[in-house]
Amino acid sequence: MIRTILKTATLAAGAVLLALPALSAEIEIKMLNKGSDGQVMVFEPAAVKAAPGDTIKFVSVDKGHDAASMPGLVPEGVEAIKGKISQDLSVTVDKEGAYVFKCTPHLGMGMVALIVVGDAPSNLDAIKAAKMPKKAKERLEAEITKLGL
Ligand SMILES: [Cu+2]
Repeated sequence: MIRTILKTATLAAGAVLLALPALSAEIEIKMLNKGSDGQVMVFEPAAVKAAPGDTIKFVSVDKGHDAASMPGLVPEGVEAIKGKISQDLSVTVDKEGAYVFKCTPHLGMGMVALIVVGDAPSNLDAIKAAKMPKKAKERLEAEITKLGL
């Protein structure tokens, strides 16, 4: 009898652990033709802070956008990531550092997003020094400042 109760208690404890919500978060970034500040072709929010293991979900609110990592502008060892036009894309960020994503059709219009995982991204200087269209660079610099980096 006691053994059965103990077994039941153990099973119950296990079930509780399984039922706990995951500690990692899902953070949404919308792909929009027009942002809430009136700017056209934007990721919103254009900059987010995340923890290792969090998932960034790029949401295709308006059609015609994609999300793709920019070569050399992700932490070392992270493989290239590219979503499809007009489709959501979920990216789990495991490595600390800064990740820059572009919308392929609208990079020239400044459609970039910055994801910072951890508090001190070691590749931020490379991102600041990277060559990209003027509008994209301006927005990226503004977002870096906004995050206080
Ligand atoms: Cu776009």
